[in-house]
Amino acid sequence: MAQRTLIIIKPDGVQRGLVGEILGRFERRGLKLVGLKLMSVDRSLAEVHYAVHKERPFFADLITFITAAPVVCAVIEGPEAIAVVRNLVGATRFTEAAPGSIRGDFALDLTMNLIHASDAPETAEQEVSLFFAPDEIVDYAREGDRWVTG
Ligand code: 3AN
Repeated sequence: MAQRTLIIIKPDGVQRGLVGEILGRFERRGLKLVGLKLMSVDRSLAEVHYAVHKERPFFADLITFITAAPVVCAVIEGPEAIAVVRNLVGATRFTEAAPGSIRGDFALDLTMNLIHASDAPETAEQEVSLFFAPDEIVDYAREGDRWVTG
């Protein structure tokens, strides 16, 4: 089933010059970018995005980190895109992130773990609409996709 999911390349990914590397992995897998932007996340947006962690001891650090420097947000589309993207991202803890995953190849910290990716259909829908206006998402076909997804 075709799905859309949100990814955020966090400030560490942008500062380390890993935007192309990370987006390239999604493209090479065959996934399609349907929304893309560089932006700053302000405190109120960060607090809504991380509301689920509000009571956790690391909440303040999370907000400070995500608002510290620009991020790159993308809406990614493809078959089972939510699970496929989560697998490409790797486990939250860098000690558990498999080699070959984004975190397994580049991350050595729990807060600075390079990328956020939606974890379920409900959160994906919420997060896409939190970061992208409807007219910032572009519906288009790619000629090569019939050789990837049939
Ligand atoms: P993921 O980013 O893999 O979906 P979440 O949603 O559980 O992980 O957590 C969001 C972010 O909060 C993580 N990417 C990480 O930066 C931070 N985080 C999660 N658990 C902890 C923790 N125990 N201590 C510090 N930071 C944490």
